[in-house]
Amino acid sequence: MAAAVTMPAIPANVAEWIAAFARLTGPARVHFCDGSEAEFDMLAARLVAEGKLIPLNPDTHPRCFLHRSHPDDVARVEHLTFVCTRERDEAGPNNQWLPPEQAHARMRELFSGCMRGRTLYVVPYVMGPPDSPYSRLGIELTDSAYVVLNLHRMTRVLPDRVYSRIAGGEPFVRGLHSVGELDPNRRFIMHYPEELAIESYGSGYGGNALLAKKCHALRIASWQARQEGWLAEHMLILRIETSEGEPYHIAAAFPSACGKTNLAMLVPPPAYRAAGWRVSTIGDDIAWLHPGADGRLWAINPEAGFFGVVPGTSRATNPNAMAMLGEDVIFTNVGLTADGQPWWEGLSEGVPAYDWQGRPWRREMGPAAHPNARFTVRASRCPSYSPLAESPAGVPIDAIVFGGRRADLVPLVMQAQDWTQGVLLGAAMASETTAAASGATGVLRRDPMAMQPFCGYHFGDYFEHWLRIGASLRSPPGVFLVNWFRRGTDGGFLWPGFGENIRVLEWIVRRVRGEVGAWDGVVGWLPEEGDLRLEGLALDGSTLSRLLEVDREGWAAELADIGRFLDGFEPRLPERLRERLRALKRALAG
Ligand code: OXD
Ligand code: MN
Repeated sequence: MAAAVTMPAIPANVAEWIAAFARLTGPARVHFCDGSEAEFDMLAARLVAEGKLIPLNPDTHPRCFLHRSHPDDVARVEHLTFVCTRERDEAGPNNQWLPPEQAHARMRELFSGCMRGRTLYVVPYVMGPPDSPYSRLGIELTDSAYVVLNLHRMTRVLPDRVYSRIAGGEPFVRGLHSVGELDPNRRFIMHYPEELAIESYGSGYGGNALLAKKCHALRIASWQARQEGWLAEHMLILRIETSEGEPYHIAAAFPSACGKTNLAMLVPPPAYRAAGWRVSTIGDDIAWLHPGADGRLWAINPEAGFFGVVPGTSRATNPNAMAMLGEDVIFTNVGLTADGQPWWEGLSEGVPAYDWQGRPWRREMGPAAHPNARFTVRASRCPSYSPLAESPAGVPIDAIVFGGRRADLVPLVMQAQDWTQGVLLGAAMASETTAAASGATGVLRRDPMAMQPFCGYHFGDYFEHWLRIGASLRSPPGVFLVNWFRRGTDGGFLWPGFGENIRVLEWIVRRVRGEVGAWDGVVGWLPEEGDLRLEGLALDGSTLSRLLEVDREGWAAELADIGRFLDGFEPRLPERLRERLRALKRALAG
C-alpha cells in the first residue's frame, strides 16, 4: 500500500499534482529534495549501499563515483521520443507525434503502480541564474536517486525559490519520470508543450531521464521561446578575449558529441596565450537567447553543470575538463582501473581492469568505456568557467557558429552573407551521427541548427521564428559555419582541431570587428589568403586549399539536396528561405 504523503509548505497546485502522481505510482515514501550537499551525500551513500554507485579511489578522485547504467540504456532514444500537440502539424514532420490523450493514456498505464516499494523524489529546480528574468522553473518527480544526484549538479535545486515563484503565479514545467523496469520495449519520452509537461518511462539515462536538460531546456523551452519571442538552442556559449583584452561572446551549435564541450573550454596554444588571448566558458550545451533592449542578442546558459562525453577527453584535447574531472564527479559507463580510477579511451595514463559493464577487460574486447560514457560535474568546477554565467542579463552574442561533422564539402570556416543566409545554412546543416543517440553512427543526416532531436515544434515555423528574431535585432550577430572534421584521402583529419580552433575563432572575431576582408565563395565569405593565422601549424598548401575551397559542383549537388530536404517542411517553409536557395543556385551556376 502507498504511504501517506506528507507535504512541506508548497503551493496547492504543486501539492495536488504530486499527490495525484503518488496515487498513480504508489511509492513507499515521498522525499522532498532540499538541494543541499547533505542530501547529495545521503543519497550517494544510499546508492553505494545498494551497489548502484561505486566510490572511486578517494586519493586520486575524492567525492567521485561510477554509475553503470543498464547495457540497453546507454543513450538518448530518439525513436521513442514524441511531441504530443493537439494538432499534428504543430509538432511537424521533424517530430514523432501522438495525440495528447493517447500519449497520456499509454503513460498512465505504464506509470500505474510502478513505484511500489520505491521512493518518489520531488526535485524543484531553476533553469538559469535564479535572479534572471530569463530563468524558468521546473519540478521533476522521479524514482531514481541517480537522477536526483545528476540534477543537483546540472540544475539549481532551490525549493524555496521555486515554490515561492510558483505561489506568485509563475508557470513551471511538470516532469514525471520513472525508470520502470528499464525494458527497452516499455520506454517512452513524451512531451506536451501546450501543457508544459513531460512524461518519461523506462530509462534512467542522460537526456531520457534528466528531464531538465533536453526535454525541458530544449524541447519545451523552444516552444515557450516561440510564444514569447526568444530562442532555446543547442549551443555552447564562450567568451573570447583578444590580445588587446577586448571581449567577444560566441554561441555555437553542434550536434551531440561533436566537440561543443571541448570548444567551450578551449585552451589557446602557447603563442596565443603569450599574446594575451583567453577563452572562458559560459555554457557547453544549451543557450537561451533573448533580443535585448539594445538591439543585440543576449544569452544565458540555463544549466549549472556539464553532462559531457568522456571518451577522447585528455590533457591534450581538453585540459580544463581534465582539471575538473578529478573531484566531485559522477562518471557513467567508464572503465575502471585496478586501483579504482576511472578510465576511458583517449587517456594516456592507466590501464583498465574492468570495462563499463564491470567485466574484467581484455584488449580484444574493444573499448573499455562506452563511447557515450559521460561525466556529470558542476560547472563552477571548471577552471575556465566564467562568473558571467551567473549574470542575470546574460552576455551579448557577437557571433553564432553552426558546425557539423562532415568529412568533405563544408570548408573549415565561412561566413553567411546575412542573417537569412545564416538561417538557410543553419537549417541545411548536416552531420555524421554519433553514439549520443541510439542507432547507427557515422551516417550523414540533416540536423538543422543541431536541433533535429530537440526542436519541440514544426521546423518550418522554427525557421520562420529565426528569421523574425533576426529582423527584430538592430545589431544581429554574424553567422558562421565551421567544420573541424574534414578528412583526407587516407581518412585522417585535415585540421588539428581542439586548441588550434582559436585560429578560426580569431578570424571570426576579426570579421565581426570589420578588420579583415573575405572572398565571396557564393555560399559564404571565406578567409583571404594570409588572414587565417597558421604560423606554427604543419599544414601544407594543398591541405589548406582543400580546407578553404568551395567545390562548386559539390555545392550544386548539396543545394539540390537541401532543396529536397526543405520541401519536407512545406507548406510552412518560409518563402524567404526558398527564394534565397534559388538565388544561391543561380549564382553558383552563373
Ligand atoms: C547531450 C546530447 O547529452 O546532446 O548533450 O545528447
Ligand atoms: Mn547536447
